[in-house]
Amino acid sequence: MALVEINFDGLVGPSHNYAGLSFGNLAATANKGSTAYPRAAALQGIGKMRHNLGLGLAQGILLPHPRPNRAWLESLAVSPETADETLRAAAFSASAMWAANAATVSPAPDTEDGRCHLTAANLRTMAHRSHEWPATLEQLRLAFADDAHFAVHDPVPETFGDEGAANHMRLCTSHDAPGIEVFVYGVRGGAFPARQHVEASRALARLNRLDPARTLFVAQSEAAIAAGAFHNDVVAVANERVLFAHEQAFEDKDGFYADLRRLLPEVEIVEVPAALVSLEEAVKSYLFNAQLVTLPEGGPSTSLGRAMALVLPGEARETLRVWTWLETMAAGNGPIRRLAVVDVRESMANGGGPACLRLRVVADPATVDPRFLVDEEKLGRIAALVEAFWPERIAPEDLADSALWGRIEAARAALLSLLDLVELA
Ligand code: SUG
Repeated sequence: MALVEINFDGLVGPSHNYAGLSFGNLAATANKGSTAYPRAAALQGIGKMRHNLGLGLAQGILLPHPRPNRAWLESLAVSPETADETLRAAAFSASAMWAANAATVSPAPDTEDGRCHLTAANLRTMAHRSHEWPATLEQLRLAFADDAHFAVHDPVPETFGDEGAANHMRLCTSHDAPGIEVFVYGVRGGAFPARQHVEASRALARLNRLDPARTLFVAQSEAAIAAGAFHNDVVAVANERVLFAHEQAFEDKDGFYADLRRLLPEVEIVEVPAALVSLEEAVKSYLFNAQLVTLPEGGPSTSLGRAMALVLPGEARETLRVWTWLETMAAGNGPIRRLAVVDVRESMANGGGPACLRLRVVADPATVDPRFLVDEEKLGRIAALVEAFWPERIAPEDLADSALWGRIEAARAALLSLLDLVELA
């Protein structure tokens, strides 16, 4: 069985808009009230998936959720017609696009029963995200229905906040080898909400049946959360033996690095010094919210193995000090040798970079429901459907227009039918 890393990208939904719903997420707050371009946003996301395919990587897709979420509004005894502006905006949110928050994934080599475990995230800290999990779970249960290879769990109870893989890193010598799983949590009480609670992280490690001796719980630094790193993946990313992180990402970085070196002597830590790139510049440019990927066989290599690429948002190239640092790093002897830039500007304006848009699952693609896997040809068909059905633009006040609701619902229905996934209707 060939275990590979598959990136499941959340397709940007037809209701994509800027409602400023995420306190502590500086981009989302700053762009509140702007006009959004759902069609362009979805095409940018598809462009990123195509880019991944071009690098020789396996690619999957997760679908937009039903919006407006009428069932959720009903549970609050309102409807799209009677909801106030805030509830209505929450019911229309396209935030399921950020698939890194869908679940925490522990691949088969790490788990006690040798299956890949996925626990859906409750996302309870933000109202507009708290109602995502039922539709996420429904998709995960379909995509990973093969229970000889996968176990899909309900979220941890909402007593404790869990934001999924955005606060989880896995380090290993290669994707198919046993890994060290790192859960990064926030300490509550700062100016912005700490969205990942340690109690949830510990429960995830138990649910996903990890070996406690190979599992680490690490506090995110207060400074990082205060600077707008509402998820760890805004200041750190890991892939195989490499950890790429900002110097101020973790509260006790020395303790964390020492544990990591003890558990995985091959680890390579690429740290960006605060003196060269401040936390503010990191949050603005999202250089850590890159997809750090291993280039396929036959590509460049280093003394320790195959070289890696960073798939970065355009904003990283536009931030001079960040780009200078990255170019110097890629020209050196480290493991990261290639910089690739993708345009995900519409998602970025809501605080979601290339890494937010994908959920990584290490698995044999043959064990995944093929309706959730994509190739060039299928992406071409999805792009044509987006062109035909996704609204060109949405301003926040448009959410009150019932004609728009109908368009959004029709767009998703057309997608489900294209992908033969009408059971998700
Ligand atoms: O949860 N933005 C998302 C961005 C999530 C990014 N994901 C990762 N870092 N993995 C959030 O804050 C903005 C929605 C709005 O304001 O309309 C939003 O939900």
